[in-house]
Amino acid sequence: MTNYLEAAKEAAQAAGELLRARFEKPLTVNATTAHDIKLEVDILAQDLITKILLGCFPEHALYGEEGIVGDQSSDHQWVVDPLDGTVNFFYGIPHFCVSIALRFRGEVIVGVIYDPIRDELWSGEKGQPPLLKGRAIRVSPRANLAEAVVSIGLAKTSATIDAGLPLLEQMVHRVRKCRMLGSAALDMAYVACGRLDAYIEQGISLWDIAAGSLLVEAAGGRLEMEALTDVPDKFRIIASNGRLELR
Ligand code: LIP
Repeated sequence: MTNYLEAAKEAAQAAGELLRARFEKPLTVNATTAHDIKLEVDILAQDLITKILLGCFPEHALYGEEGIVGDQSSDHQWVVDPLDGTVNFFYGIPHFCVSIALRFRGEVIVGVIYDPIRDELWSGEKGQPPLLKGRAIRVSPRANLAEAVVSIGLAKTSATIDAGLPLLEQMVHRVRKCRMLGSAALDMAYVACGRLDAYIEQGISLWDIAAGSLLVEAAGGRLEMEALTDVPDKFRIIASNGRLELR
């Protein structure tokens, strides 16, 4: 295990503890939109992660939902979502996580996702089997779409909702169940360990999906990810067990 993975796990668990301590407590709301909420605790968690990671690797850069630190053209770039599932967190829904990835020259080489409520840590490193609580994981073997459970996200704007609804409408008739769980990173972690058979979303950010992208592929799954042309730094993603015909 490299120091990178060790540092990512330490940072994810420290931020997870901070979130757990503030869950279901009074929160400072920094901003709201029709389909999103920005909390002060997101910033506190990212500051803690930044202190730990850049404390270990001062020459690295960090690209996070709550801001960027350092030279983003550096070979090593941490991609961080300090609280994925912010709206769930605000409403007291215990389904959220910390997501941390390390990119080396643009390629994800380390991924960690931590759910502090269930105390579940997913970890992966390029070329190594991905782990959940230290045990190897694999995607589900399900190949029949009619038996699949698929999570679909509609992101945060009317445009992404309008873009995603037709997919939801057709998919809900083709699969056993569709779910909308509110955390892209946990959706990808669930695909990587076979709890979900696929996750689909349009208009998602790199920090929501970077760590999960390594976990899903290392667990034998398939990733279809493309940058949106009309919105900068946003992606369309299909993460699946690699056996389902989703198109
Ligand atoms: C959330 C994603 C989720 C998406 C939400 C939001 P956040 O991230 O995890 O998949 O549907 O709109 O983007 O804002 O909680 O980090």
